[in-house]
Amino acid sequence: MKKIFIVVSLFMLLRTDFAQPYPLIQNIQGRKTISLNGDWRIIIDPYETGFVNYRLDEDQNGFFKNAKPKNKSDRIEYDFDKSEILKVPGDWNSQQEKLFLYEGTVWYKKSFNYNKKNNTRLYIYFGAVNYEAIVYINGEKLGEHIGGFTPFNFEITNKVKEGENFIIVKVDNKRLRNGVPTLNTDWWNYGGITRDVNLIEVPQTFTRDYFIQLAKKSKYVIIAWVQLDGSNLSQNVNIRIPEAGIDETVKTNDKGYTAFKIKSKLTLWSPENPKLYDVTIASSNDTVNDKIGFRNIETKGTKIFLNGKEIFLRGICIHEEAPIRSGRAYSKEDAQTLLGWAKELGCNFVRLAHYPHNVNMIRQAEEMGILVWSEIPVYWTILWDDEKVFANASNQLNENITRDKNRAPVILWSVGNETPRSIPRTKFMKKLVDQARDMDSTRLITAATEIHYINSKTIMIDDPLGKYLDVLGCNEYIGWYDGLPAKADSIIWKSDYDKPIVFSELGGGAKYGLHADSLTIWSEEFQANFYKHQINMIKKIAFLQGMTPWILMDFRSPRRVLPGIQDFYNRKGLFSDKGERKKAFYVLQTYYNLLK
Ligand code: GCB
Repeated sequence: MKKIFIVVSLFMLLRTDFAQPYPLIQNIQGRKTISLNGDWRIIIDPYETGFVNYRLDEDQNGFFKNAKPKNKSDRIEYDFDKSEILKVPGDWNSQQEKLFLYEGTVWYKKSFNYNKKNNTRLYIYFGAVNYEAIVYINGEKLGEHIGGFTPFNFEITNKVKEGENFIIVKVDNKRLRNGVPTLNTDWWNYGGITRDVNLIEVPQTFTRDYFIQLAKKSKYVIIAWVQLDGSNLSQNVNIRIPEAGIDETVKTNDKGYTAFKIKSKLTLWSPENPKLYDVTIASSNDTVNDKIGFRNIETKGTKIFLNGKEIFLRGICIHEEAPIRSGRAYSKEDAQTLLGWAKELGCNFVRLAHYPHNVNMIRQAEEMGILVWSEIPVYWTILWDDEKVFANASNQLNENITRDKNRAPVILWSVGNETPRSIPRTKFMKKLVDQARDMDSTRLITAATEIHYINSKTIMIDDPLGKYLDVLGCNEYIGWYDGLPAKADSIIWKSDYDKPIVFSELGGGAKYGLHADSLTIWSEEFQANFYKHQINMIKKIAFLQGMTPWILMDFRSPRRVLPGIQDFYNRKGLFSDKGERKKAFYVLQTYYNLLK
């Protein structure tokens, strides 16, 4: 734990100009919340007129003041109440044609009524805002958050007024060279308040965070800690899991923290039986309810074991792209559709690429029994030598693990994708690996690495980062970016590591409905043939412990401009963006059914 605090405080030191979001509240699904979803007024502000004056100094009377003319001569050059409306949650790109390619600032405003209550603290919690959010309440700045895919919250107990209040958020999705991700990605830079916004009511002293998981190699020892927040920090906390006969009372120290172990006989969570237990964490005035699944995951040599049983990960990669309607996915229904398709394909595993997905995806995977690879957007060519960039990546990892550390399906924390080999890159990523291990001793750590030929037919897995990982992800495009599909038949795979390898990507593009012979690129037949050759090769690789081909569904990408074929879509999906199955879907499905 100690090291985590060092990382977080380093992050705070590097950015002292704004109030930081308050430490994250765990499991908001198990709390008393008031939704601020729905219609928000917006002002599109490409020149940031509402933020800086004509000398580029921050304007103390920016749009966040929500000013109104005081008399008929008063000049106020904006008006939220007459402005357009966007839905929250939701990206702006898919809601308004003029915002389709927009990258810049949009101001969001929401009014709400609140009746103040005694002994109650109030927080505002954002599921995610892409990419930078500056949050104001009643004209006063609350703070800032950077990173488009993780939650953050601010306490507003002393800022909220009786009756009407207004929240204004300056959302900026400009891509930055020193951002995480950086300028170049292969996905759409959807801007906006893309996930739920909630007010959370908690008592004066409450259970802010907790960790309740099965110890790494055990089937019956639960390791746990609880962190209270408030003025009455040292008190009894009761943990109940009635179905497992657990009823434990522990005492927190003067910092509100306690760590403990519980022994019990449990039915373990698995894809075949995604068993969840009702868990209650009660301190004197606060009760949080959760549903937790218990399972363990470990490696021995090149094998992966779930609950002590060897498992091959039959997976698929998924972007957080909405099925059928397009845009960012956010809802339970989106998650049910995407994960339902993965199940039909025969998957027991998904790689949620390339950033933390919304909580509905994780909760649905938990209920449906689908294992999850969870990733942060340390993607391609991050600035490895910049301390602020590291602090940003580290904070995103911190928020991701904090949110999902009690979720059974998550078995792998990935610290990045296809990062080019170099000493500074390996140093940067090793620090992330260490951080993930410090925060969570129960899961495996991975990253998607690139392949490397040692002669024309032999690929050697020897990325130096592999030394620090438990499982090596490996992205390979033999037969797509690298020769024709039949090339895969003669490739020999070698690994320097006695560790499990997962093919974290392999894939080729096809436009749904385009039929031709198997050597005609973009045809469904080409893609199906690509998968046949990949499967031939995969069957021969003894150390391969899983695969997540690229990708479940076609997704929007500004890099993909070929007219009539791509039209701003990466076409490597087994489903089209409208949910139509391509031929390759059935090729992979047949293989996965054989492996079951
Ligand atoms: C990759 C990347 C992924 C791309 C994919 C592609 O290696 O990790 O983000 O979308 O290739 O389609 O080229």
